[in-house]
Amino acid sequence: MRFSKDIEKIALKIINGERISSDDCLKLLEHNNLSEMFYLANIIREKRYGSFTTFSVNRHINYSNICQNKCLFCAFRKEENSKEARRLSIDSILKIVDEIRNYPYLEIHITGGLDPNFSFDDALTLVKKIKEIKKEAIIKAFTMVELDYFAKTSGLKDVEVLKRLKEAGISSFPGGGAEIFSPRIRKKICPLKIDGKRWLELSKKAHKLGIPTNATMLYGVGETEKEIVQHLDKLRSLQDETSGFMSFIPLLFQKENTPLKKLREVALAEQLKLYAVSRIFLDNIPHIKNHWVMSGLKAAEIYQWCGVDDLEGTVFEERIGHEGGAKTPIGMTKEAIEKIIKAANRIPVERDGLYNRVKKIGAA
Ligand code: V47
Repeated sequence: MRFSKDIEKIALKIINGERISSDDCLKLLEHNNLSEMFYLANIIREKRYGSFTTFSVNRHINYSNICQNKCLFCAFRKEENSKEARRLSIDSILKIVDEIRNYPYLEIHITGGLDPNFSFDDALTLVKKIKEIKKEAIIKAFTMVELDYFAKTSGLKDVEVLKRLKEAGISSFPGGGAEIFSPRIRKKICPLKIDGKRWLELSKKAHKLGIPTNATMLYGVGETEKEIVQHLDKLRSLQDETSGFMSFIPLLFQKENTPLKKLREVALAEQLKLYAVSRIFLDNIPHIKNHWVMSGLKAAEIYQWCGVDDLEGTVFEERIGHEGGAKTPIGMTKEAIEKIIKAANRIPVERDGLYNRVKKIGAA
């Protein structure tokens, strides 16, 4: 393939397996020839995973939508005294887990708001009791934002919070709450939330204790391309130190029912480019995951040719994106996810919550 003059050198680096710089990354984000970008991202994707796209059977559970962080992008959060405030009791969460206990490789994804009536002890009890119901369930629970809140409200040191959750049975931490690290944007969209530095600090502490995590980036919230590169660069630098991130998940902002409704739509072409460039730049993060809830099901097909090797799982039931107006289903069957993967001429492979393939099917 002949590349445009302005990215020729960068393309050569990528083809030769060399790392690209932040400046290169910015150039790619500013470059308009999508087919070149997809081609380059796909080389990396196929070198690692061939034609396989993984997914997990998972269940998202939001224990509470009551949150003290009044993030402007979040349509999910409610005030304690609102009619729509919803805090699940530990027993009702256990009932949900009990209903799905027979599924063999199950990932349970638990997050909630910063709810003063959900304590760190509640979190530990919940995790322990889920493990009593289903010992082999992989529990991915509590974002860095919730972990910070647990540390503050319990008075325990970060490491103690992380260790206790690990002992209780947590396998990993989800990637939410990172938003976009840019202080300029955070000031506008989530002024009360922990800053990017703290999010990274807690991720690092989790990794050092051997707990893998994911990383997200919320986009479509007024960020510049430079701010995207800065976000990716911070993730890549931490990953160089710890190797603790399993996947990177871009999250397209769903703006309904939020005061940020007037922000411009992100064109599909820009979304696809972002995934491709993330795959290229984040050479040390194994997986690029598409959260189909936010991006849409049709786009989920194309992403698999723009660097994505992993689709978010069956999810049922999703609430965060849907409160923001997402038009996708609130959950999908395993067969429906496999259909999306096959529609893209990729091969579906079920994985567990730690990226182990459920059936051995030979090397990718
Ligand atoms: O933390 C909130 C973001 C996150 C909106 O780790 C929004 O495997 C878009 O982190 N529009 C929750 N995004 C989702 C998340 C996630 C999803 C799937 C898999 C994993 C994983 C993590 O969604 C929140 C916040 O960053 N968010 N509101 C919105 N209106």
